[in-house]
Amino acid sequence: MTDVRIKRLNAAQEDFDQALAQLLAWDDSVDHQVNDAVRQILHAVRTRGDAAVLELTETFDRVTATTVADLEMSQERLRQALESIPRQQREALEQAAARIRDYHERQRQASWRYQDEDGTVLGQKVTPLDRAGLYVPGGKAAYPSSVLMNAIPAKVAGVGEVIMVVPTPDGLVNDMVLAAAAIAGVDRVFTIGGAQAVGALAYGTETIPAVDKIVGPGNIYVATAKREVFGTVGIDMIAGPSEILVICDGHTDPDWIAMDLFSQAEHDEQAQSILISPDAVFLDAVEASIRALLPTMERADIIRASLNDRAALIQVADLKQAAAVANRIAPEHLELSVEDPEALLADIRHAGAIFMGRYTAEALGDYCAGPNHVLPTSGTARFSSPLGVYDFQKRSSIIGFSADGASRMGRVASVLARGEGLTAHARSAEYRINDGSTSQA
Ligand code: HSO
Ligand code: ZN
Repeated sequence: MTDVRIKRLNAAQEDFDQALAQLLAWDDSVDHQVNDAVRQILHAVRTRGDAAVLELTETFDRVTATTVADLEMSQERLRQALESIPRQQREALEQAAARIRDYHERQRQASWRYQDEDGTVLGQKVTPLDRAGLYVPGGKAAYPSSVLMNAIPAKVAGVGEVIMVVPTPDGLVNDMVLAAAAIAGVDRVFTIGGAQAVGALAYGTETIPAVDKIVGPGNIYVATAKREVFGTVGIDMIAGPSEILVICDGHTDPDWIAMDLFSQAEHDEQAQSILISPDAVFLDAVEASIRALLPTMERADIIRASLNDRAALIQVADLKQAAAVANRIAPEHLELSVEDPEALLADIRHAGAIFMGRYTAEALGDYCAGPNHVLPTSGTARFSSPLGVYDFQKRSSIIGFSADGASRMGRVASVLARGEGLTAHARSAEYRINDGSTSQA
């Protein structure tokens, strides 16, 4: 068992920019072998439907079934799962779901329209997707909280049908995952996984209906399959490993900060935990806490690997500089563990979710605060947002000209169309110009 050794950086050091870039460097190069395997699987599902799904499920999950219908879990089975889990777990799931629903209801976008003086109506009509597919990983990476975080926004958006897929390797079913599906109101559940499940959702099979968008996390095969079917269906995002960045003024209990860093490090060896503080003595104290607490952790090996490989303690001159560094990192999760988080928030521009003040542990956001825990990773918070109701809604433009409006704008369209050499466009607009005559080409 090797010891934990965390990188130290100082924003004052000459090569800080380089050191930071190196810390954040993330290899997301495509693996051609995985790519080829996924393409083959997708092709099989696309061309042979249910038969391919059955074969691949037998090969990868060692689950044998005669028909894909046998791999569907009934609503009755979901209710049974809900009844079977400990009451405490059920209540926690229900409380979390209620808060997630409440938060997401505020995200629902409404249609809108306005009228020009000449009576022309313009607007935007918002429509939920007909069908969404939700991928849930199997085995140890199966998170019931992620079922709630993905399915509830879809239901709040008004998606017609939410179809969940979850592999059950060796037939192992996770009742808490099924219970979460029951609470979230998932419409149908198929116990299939991997690239074959993504293919089934994207193309549809005899038994599994094709969806319009696929969301949810998965391993490299699932991520590659999602990339591959994008265009046929929508996808949410390709999430990288979890990240946490804590900015601390040096006055929070170092044990709290150490545990917050662990909370993301325990997700996987490639997770990234970073602490920024203007107080060098505090960085030492947190490092001491890390050493003391690590041996007490169930997932110590994963945490140690993650910290050794990707963590850093960064010293800065002041909180202003801390915010500047945070903006360059654009982390998935940002804790502002400081006396006046509101003042610091003003300087924050890029982060998936921002946790305000010493009491706001990121873990609360992962489960039950209300906002979504599906967040942009690997610096993509520069241009993208948490998963939300808006990801399950789409917009159509509404255009309705009055006779006067058509006449007025017909002249503008005509000039532009003739400029582009598109005579049919021009004449189509000109027919509607109200000058008492029919226009000529
Ligand atoms: N922190 C993870 C979500 C999660 N944590 C699920 C616990 N369970 C990604 O943001
Ligand atoms: Zn987490």
